[in-house]
Amino acid sequence: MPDLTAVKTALGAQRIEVPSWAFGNTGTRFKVFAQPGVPRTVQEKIGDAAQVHRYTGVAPTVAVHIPWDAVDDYAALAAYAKERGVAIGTVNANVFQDDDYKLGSVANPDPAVRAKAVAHLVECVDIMDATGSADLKLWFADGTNYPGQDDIAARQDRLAAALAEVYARLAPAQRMLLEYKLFEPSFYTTDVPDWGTSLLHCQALGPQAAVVVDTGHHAPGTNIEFIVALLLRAGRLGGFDFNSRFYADDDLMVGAADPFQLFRILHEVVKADAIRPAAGVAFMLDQCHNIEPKIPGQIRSVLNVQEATAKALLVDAAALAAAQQSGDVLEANAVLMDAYNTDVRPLLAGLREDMGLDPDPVAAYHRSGYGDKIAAERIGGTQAGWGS
Ligand code: LRH
Ligand code: MN
Repeated sequence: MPDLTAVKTALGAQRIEVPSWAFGNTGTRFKVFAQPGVPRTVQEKIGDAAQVHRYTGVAPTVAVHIPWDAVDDYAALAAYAKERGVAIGTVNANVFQDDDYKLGSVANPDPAVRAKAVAHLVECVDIMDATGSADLKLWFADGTNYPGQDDIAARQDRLAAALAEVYARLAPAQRMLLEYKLFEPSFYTTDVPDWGTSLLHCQALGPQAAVVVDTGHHAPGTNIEFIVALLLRAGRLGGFDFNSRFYADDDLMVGAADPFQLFRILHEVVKADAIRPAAGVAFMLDQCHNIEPKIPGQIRSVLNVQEATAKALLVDAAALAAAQQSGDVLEANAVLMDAYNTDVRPLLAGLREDMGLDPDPVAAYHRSGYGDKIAAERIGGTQAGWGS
């Protein structure tokens, strides 16, 4: 059986990054339901993100999205975050909301549009220099809607050229994380639709490029942990955008739709000894709390990742290997299910007490009255959202 002290140490060292945009209003093409107390500024988003770290102890960084979180002084923004016990994390570029990008950004047939997109991506690296962020995360909505609309290979050439230009701008300690997505908003081809396409571009660029696995970006039935195992084996798993889905890119709370899948994914990460931050796998949440309160939703999401990680750390690796070696199919499956069926909540509650935190972060947050305070204070102004 795994050593519980080692398991708690690993859980205490895990770091989960929250996305600034989870605190803004989000929805679907049908409706965005505004909520009381939603931030109007990036500073208020950071204040809300700091609440997640305050009660979980494992979420000390906030991913930003440019221009949703654009400010005049990024060094000052980093200082603002520091004063609240967090730091600016991954910088997400946005080349999917400008009218010029209708036919694509870096893969657009028009070289002027491509140049505009590359300029934005490079600007995001400048921002990383100011905030001290290590990772530039790139997701491209680029693609086509009809066969014949554009040349698939030519778009890959344009994409590769743009990525190489941005890659050359990275400082030695900085990384480019390339996220893939099967479809939406493009509905015939997407220029980075799957892990293989992202990996090919990353390998062509160099060692500072790695793949991001957004758990909502696959075709139904995709074995995501297989992809994770492959990327870990290739040393190119840069990180996760955690969320969950029943159908498409639903961006629901991680682990809500399929906690067993999340466990299987983290089992592969644990086996590769890649839970520890030094392994270079960024654990990020990428979610939208369309109808539920956003800060408790983020806290719950961090707990869901912790619980799945704890179960994965409790897998009896020796017993599993023995059963696998001897071809004892049922025993091998049973060893894994024993860990998955273990109630790890007492273990995590104990860890929080060891960290000087309340064993029940969601309840502690509600008792703080922070939610009521911001609902009362944040009157007027324009609530944050995706602005699309
Ligand atoms: C695209 C995506 C990407 C982000 C956006 C907020 O669907 O997953 O990671 O830029 O959501
Ligand atoms: Mn994502």
